[in-house]
Amino acid sequence: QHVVISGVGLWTPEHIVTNEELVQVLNDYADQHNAEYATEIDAGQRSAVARSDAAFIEKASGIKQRHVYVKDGILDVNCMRPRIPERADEALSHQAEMAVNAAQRALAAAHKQPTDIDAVIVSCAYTQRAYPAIAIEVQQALGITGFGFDMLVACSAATFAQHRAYEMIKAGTARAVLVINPELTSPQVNYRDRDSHFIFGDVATAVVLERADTANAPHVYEVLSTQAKTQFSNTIRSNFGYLSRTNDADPFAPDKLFHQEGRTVFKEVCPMAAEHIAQHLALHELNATDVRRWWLHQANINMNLLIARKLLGRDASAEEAPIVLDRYANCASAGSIIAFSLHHEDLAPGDVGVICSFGAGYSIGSLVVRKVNL
Ligand code: CO8
Repeated sequence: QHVVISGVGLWTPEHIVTNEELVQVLNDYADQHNAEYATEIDAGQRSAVARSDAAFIEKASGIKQRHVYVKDGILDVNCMRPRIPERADEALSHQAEMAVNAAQRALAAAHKQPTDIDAVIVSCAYTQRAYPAIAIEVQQALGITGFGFDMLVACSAATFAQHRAYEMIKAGTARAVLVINPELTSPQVNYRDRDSHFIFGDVATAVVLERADTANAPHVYEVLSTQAKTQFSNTIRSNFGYLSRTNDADPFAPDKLFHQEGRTVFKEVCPMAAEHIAQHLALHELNATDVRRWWLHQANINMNLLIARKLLGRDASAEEAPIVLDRYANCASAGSIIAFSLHHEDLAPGDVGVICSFGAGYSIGSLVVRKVNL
């Protein structure tokens, strides 16, 4: 049974935060903090808060702005986090709403009805609660029978969930699977830390995977195979979790938010990702030069340039390896799917592409796909 990706959906939150806006609030905070604690800072008893710089951010990362689900609060120096109100249990939850928005677009692109779908996987870097699963809430909101579950694999949540969908369809467990990535990252960003305050954005993506013989959409990609690799690393970490309450942990403490050793991540992940992709392509007797499009994880433009250079022996053009970071920033696992969503329709039947995520865990997940001639 051949398995295809037959539709992709992208939901972009309307609010935009520019680098300049983020730098302004961080610098206001730094000035305020450093003036208040000047004596202690001068005595070496406390560290000064470092100021940020918009030109550094764009050069170091390729990011110019990010979309956020809620902008209110982020740019308030007395808050510096999105103010996201609690909703009643009866109301659609925030992440389910994001997921439904992307899912509806993916279903329309795949020319599918909710009744055609047998399983829903919601997979992302964080879910807003442990249970009931966001996927089951989405399933109900869309009127899908069958089953749903949530998965967390940080940056590789989207690709790893697509892998599970591929296997379920191969095994006959489901005819078609909706894989959704409601990446609500902004609540976990430390907007007071210049090393990481600029990195993330919010978005939701979704794809429909189904049996090749039921696909009837205009842009269909056969999944030739999937490959995954994980290797434990503490260089990208968040310690916030349900145990935080049991040890009275401060939810504002830097280690309870996203933090990383960006330089080390860069150095360790780039070679791993390039090697992984080369090995995956070799399973199909393909070379990097046979690949028409690279839909790579979007964490840092320099990372993607380096990985493409390692694979191709030259720079990849923007057409070969599209970058969406400038507009979206790092949207955790959704990055490669945003790139796929915005840059897949122009491929010709027979063209080969690679979807690949890499990041926290470490985790790497890839799919080699080929456009189908329907
Ligand atoms: N403004 C001014 N200066 C700065 C700033 C700033 N904003 N930030 C850092 N600097 C300074 C540093 O302090 C340093 O100064 P010094 O030399 O005096 O120590 C200098 O600039 C250089 O800093 P770096 O070496 O850190 O700069 P880099 O060129 O390495 O760029 C990056 C930093 C952009 C973070 C880069 O290292 C990077 O992108 N690395 C890869 C990171 C990566 O891929 N991470 C994976 C992210 S995880 C993920 O994708 C999903 C996780 C789950 C989701 C979480 C949601 C919240």
